[in-house]
Amino acid sequence: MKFEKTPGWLDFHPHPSKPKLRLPAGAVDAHCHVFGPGDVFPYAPERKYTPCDAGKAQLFALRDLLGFERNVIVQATCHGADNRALVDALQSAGNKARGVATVKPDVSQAQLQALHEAGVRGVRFNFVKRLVDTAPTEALMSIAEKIKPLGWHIVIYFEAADLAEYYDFFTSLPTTVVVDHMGRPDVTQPADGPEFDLFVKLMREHPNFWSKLSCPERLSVTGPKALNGEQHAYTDVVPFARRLMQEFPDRVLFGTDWPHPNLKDHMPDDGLLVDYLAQIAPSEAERQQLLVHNPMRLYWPEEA
Ligand code: 0GY
Repeated sequence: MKFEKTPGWLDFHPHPSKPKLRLPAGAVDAHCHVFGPGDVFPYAPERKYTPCDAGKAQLFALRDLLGFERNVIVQATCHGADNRALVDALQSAGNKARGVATVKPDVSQAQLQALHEAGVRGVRFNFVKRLVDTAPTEALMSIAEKIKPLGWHIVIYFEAADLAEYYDFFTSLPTTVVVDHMGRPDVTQPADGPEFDLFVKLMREHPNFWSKLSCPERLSVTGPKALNGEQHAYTDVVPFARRLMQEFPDRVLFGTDWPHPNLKDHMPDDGLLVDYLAQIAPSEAERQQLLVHNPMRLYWPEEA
């Protein structure tokens, strides 16, 4: 089946640069996706956008170029709860990838077991209205109860403005909970202001919460900039990521978000995104924690 990409949607960077920063051995890109290809793994009828095809071979080539050793592939909303593209990528990657799936409340134990064997270790609940019609919280809680015995965690994606509304539901979830992209703060607000303080309170008072420090390219207003002849990308996002890195060093993850769905103005150079890590995790010890130790504990605990 042929799919037309959503108009205005940018393709991923055709020639990402080799990062200047050398990643630690065993580094994990803990948030990335595969899209299709649509003629093999059709996009879901209920999707809110149609992406460009971005398959597993391209993802694995990028992993090697950037210096990562492993990927955590997160089911994107354009595939709905059809996890075939994800499972196919996991099976091709062998032990070098784990997955986060999307499932419906009527998912069977046999289906969950099959996903587990393929390398899935979590489910994603999405609360971003432009991406999904969010399922009722009772339905999500029933999924949470089903996946808990497998030792899986829940990844949640929401906008900062919606955190207060969902706070009680989020904190009632019975598993480890990983928040995408720092809860999407408005980075024109101060990193020590009331909006981000609520997110920090969530992390501080609920030790089962983790955060991805990912997606500066999505959150940034200033974008990538050259300063004194050096690229200092996405500096306006740094104080937010830095605050979480310093206060919760053992509960943070990072991912590229390749192939960067829904970007219309600016497509990041993935090499620059890796170099951005030097700003949010300046020491080798911090990068070891963020990129190796933490994701290994969550996704490959048998090796950690
Ligand atoms: C991301 C961000 C986005 C999209 C999705 O599943 C998705 O479609 O997550 C977005 O548009 O902000 O993490 O990939």
